[in-house]
Amino acid sequence: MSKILDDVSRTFSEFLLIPQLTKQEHIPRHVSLRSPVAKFKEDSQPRLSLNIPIVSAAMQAIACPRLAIALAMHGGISTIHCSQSPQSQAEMIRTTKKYKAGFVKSSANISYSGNLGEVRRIVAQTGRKTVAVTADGSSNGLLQGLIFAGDIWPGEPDGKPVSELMVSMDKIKTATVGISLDKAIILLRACNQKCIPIVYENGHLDSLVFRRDAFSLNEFPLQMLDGEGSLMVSAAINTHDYIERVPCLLHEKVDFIFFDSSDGYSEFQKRGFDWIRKQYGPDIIIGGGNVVSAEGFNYLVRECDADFVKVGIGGGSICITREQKGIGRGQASALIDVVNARNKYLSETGIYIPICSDGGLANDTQIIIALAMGADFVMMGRYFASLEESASIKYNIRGKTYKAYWGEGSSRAKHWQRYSDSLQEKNITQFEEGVDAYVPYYGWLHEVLPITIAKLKSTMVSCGAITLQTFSKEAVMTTISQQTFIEGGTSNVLLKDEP
Ligand code: MZP
Repeated sequence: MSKILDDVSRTFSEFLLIPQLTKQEHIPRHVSLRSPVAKFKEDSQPRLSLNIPIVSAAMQAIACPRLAIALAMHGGISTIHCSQSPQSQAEMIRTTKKYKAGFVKSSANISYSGNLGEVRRIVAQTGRKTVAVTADGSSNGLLQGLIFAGDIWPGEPDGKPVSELMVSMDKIKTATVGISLDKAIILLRACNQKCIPIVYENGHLDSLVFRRDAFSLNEFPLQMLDGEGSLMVSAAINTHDYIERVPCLLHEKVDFIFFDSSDGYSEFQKRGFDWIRKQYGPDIIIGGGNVVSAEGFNYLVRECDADFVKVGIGGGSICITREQKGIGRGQASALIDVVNARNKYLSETGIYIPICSDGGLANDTQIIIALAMGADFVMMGRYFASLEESASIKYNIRGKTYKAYWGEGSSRAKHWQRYSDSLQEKNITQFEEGVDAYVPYYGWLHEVLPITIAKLKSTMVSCGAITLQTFSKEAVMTTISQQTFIEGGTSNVLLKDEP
């Protein structure tokens, strides 16, 4: 006879946190949101920690270097989807890593043989006020001088040659490629130039560091930087082509990888783990998932050697897996079961396995509840799909702005490998597990994410915690009745504006 679990499948909206004593030192300014990504021994430091416990989902509608850069600058990490060739996924990693905050590729360039008329046209087209003069007019050509548009007198004739307009190299201090941003800024201050060109040994231009960017760096104290000062980024892999894909990703120095599967409690995943560990050893950070039970967790950790485990089946905003296949579990129940298994494993072995709660977070409150329940970080799709930086395009529908958002199991996503394990076929499934949809447009990441973070910190303070570890350890929660849920919103008032 089949086994029926005693508990009901619960979701995050069924829980509330009970405030605990807030001490004087518990203020949002003191809150640290650092959270581990890879397993570590209890008495040592995690190999990799996020500065905020948030990662974006590995989905075609979301993942792109623009979002990866924005999120890493704010302390999280983006994951790049594997519903594309290993080469184009690697290219996205490369573009993200190549971006160095403060090091700007010159987009306004002219050759030494040009004239003022051309300079004026370039300035008008690019909006840049600094034009690099290079031997061939390219952004990486041999640097011969700089033209500052603000220094050109009105009324100068268009035919005036570049050679008479530019500040030549003997009057410009440069720095060599490889210099850290801190050092470049010190140099910039010392020589009091508007910008400092970063050049290769052979004099070719790499990038420019501007004064204004030096100031804006203070805005991103939580940036996720690797050992070489590049932004961090992660990548999804699947159980079909890891032999070809993983080397491409590691070549670009991806910071961690994970199996992206709707159901990760499988021998396909174990085969993948075994191969990667055999080829690359224990240092590569590999996540496994998705699972929704203690058994799934134990399999991925004890049999497969996963560094972290992703939890969630069927809860995603675009997901119809539960409806189509009858598998899944309420996200809160799944997380509680897996967190208990993680804590048991910790007490047996002294090894802490981070847990990622993936999908189904409908609002900021649910992110907070997931972290209070013991998730170390959350993965979100819909949240990021609504932002300017996500990969999909904007639509105007009846006067309101939306962005396209579709599931990786929808026909629009072409049924890539995430959903084909059970059929053991590549790229072919016979039914959809996701829908093609729109989400309201919410603006830029830097406008939206700080509000989420502010709410999280405020709740932690109310619960007497200034680290995520104490937050989840000390959290006291209650399940709520339908009536309490209704009362959670406004009651008996006529709202002036829509919230
Ligand atoms: P959400 O944040 O939009 O609610 O959920 C995002 C998560 O849903 C992804 O990280 C992934 O685990 C899952 N997902 C992606 N595509 C589908 C689908 O087509 C899906 N069913 O469930």
